[in-house]
Amino acid sequence: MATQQATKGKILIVDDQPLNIKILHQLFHEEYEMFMATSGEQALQVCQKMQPDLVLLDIEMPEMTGYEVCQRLKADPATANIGVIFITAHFDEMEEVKGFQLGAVDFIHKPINPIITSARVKNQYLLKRQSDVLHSIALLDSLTGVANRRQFEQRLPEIWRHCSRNQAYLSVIMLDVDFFKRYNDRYGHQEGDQCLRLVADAVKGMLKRPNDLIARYGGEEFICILPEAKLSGAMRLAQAMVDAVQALHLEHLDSEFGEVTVSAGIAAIQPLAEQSWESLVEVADQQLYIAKHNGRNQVVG
Ligand code: GH3
Ligand code: MG
Ligand code: MG
Ligand code: MG
Ligand code: MG
Repeated sequence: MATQQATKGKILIVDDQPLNIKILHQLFHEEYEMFMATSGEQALQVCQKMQPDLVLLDIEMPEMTGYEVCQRLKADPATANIGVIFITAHFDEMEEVKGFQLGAVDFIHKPINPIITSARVKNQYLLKRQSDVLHSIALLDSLTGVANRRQFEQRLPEIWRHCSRNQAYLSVIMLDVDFFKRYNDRYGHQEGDQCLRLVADAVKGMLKRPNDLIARYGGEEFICILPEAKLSGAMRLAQAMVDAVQALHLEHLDSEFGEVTVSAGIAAIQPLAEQSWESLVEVADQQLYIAKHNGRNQVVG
């Protein structure tokens, strides 16, 4: 049952007319996991929370049109990959072009033809799955499953701009496994890899906000981006991460702590759009260096 659910595609139907929702629901509910929304605002919330593969999106709705919903989905990295299919009662070339320019993948006309609609949705679902696979290859670290360096370098400038617009703080935590060369030397590379997976999971488990990001920065180094976090909050979080890794109690007989530990360096800033983000990472790296110098298994910020 659980595995079946995990492999089922997810579709969100958005329409201000419950009858239209009902028709589409009947068409797809056996094959897909279904979600419904009757307004644009609700649709955006469901997309954030449920991460559907596809949205079947009505254009004409009071308050927020389907175009605006599409635009907002595409503007947010957390929802940009969701496939948007417009469903419309009118045929208007320019309107349709506008929809594609906003990032929609298809248009379906009401009254819908059930067979054609099913086939088009199925095609788009298969494309979405392929694109998810490519994304995970391009953006995730294959060893630990956290974001890779490439994703980190994509996201930090985006988050930087977001925080500078909102005059918010931005913190980064740089973590490095202590005495990891000795760990590999004693326990072997395979065990070393497994250790990195467990450390990544433990650190990731401490992140609670949806926009926080952890990435593998290098061999045994991880970096966390914490939008809207000040130094004090980032320090507390980093200490919780350091504690969580030690709480794994992974034996490391060649470490002075007897178990696997990490050190952390933190930097916080209220970013300005014209500043470069590289300096923030540099500061975190310098603080990490001090943490190492001061004896490791600790946080410096
Ligand atoms: P420090 O406490 O100062 O950080 O010392 P260290 O030994 O952890 O640091 P150093 O940079 O000397 O060594 C890092 C080691 O991490 C060397 C390398 O073999 C290991 N390493 C890097 N990437 C991987 C990986 O993907 N898998 C495994 N098993 N080991 C890795
Ligand atoms: Mg409508
Ligand atoms: Mg290192
Ligand atoms: Mg090193
Ligand atoms: Mg190290």
